[in-house]
Amino acid sequence: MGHGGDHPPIKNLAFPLADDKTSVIMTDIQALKSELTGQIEAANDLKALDEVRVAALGKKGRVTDLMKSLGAMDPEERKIQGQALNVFKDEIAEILKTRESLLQKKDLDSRLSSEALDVTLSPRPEGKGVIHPISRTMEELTGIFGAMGFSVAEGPDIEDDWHNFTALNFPPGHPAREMQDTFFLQDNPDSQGDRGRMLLRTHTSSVQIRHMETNTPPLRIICMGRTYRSDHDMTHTPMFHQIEGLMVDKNVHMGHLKGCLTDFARAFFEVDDLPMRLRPSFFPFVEPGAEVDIGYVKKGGGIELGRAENPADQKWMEVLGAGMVHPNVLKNCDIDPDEYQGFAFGAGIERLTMLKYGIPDLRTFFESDIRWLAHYGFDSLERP
Ligand code: FA5
Repeated sequence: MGHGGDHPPIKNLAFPLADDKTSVIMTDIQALKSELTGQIEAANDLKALDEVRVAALGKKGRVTDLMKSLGAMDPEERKIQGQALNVFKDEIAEILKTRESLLQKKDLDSRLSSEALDVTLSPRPEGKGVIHPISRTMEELTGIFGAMGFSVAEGPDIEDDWHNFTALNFPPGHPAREMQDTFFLQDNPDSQGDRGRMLLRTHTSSVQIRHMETNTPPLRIICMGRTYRSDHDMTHTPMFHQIEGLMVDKNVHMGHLKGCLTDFARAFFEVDDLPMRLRPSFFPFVEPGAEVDIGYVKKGGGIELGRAENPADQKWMEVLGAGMVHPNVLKNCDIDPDEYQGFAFGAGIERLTMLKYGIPDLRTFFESDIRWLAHYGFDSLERP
């Protein structure tokens, strides 16, 4: 028994004192109580309070020490002292608990005031995000073609040769494959021939095939997404985005194709009388095939989309590739070309976006320059 051994016995105790030894313990209790109470009151946070608790009630704590001293007493004395010590121990535990809940409340109050969040404040303009022009164009394309009854289909970026080329009437070794400089990947050992030759899709036309393989006409879809070619210069990037359109039904012809694309271009570029022309061109998966141009005029050092007052001033720029789906492509997807016809079209989404919003350089789309995005981006709450 180490503490306060020579204190004089104290008076007014709530329990009887049996002899001198008893009074020594009682003295210890009183002294210890005021000491511990002082320490508990002085503990200003939960960590400090826990240290006081361990020093008092822990395995080697001072109250525990006093309890251990009971073992050396005779039974009569132990009974009285044990009772007194238990009362004391409970008292200390109670004082600790009261202090603990006070400190917990203090802790919570200070966190509530320091971490306060005013949910009624309006958003701060400097931290506001914007919609990337490519995303914005895709939303617009979905809206325009959605209104014409087209739904959105998807396909994988990692494609096989069959869907990207062969089924689209680019036979193996055909020179038309050279038109699209391709990133090849490792072959897939689980598939044979061109179905196991893996690549990054060079165009979204592969999704036409996937859709026709798994659906039966009538079909009306668009597909948008990333496409990849081993190209890199002023007007070509290795990754870019395309939109593809496909309609398959009975009695579909070039007139439907031109009408659909004219309506699209007028809605997208917001020019009511925008002229359009189709020029013959070659894509293996369409017959006949066409490059699609829209009209513009030169104005004040720049250009303006629209019809020229004088036909001699009419200029043209290419925006799309299109045509009637080649019978071989329909056959490759188990669709009878004598019963069904279709048209298809495809365009670069960056190119459409640059034209609509006057963005001069393709490469800036992918530079992740926050100033560029702040300038060309769109408010996330504004509807296309
Ligand atoms: C095709 O990819 C055809 N699949 C389009 C098509 C679909 C024709 C359906 C007929 C029927 P082309 O290779 O021309 O066509 O590419 C279409 C557009 O993608 C181009 O006009 C251009 O805007 C864009 N493009 C092509 N390569 C790049 C590139 N490296 N970087 C940015 N845009 C590109």
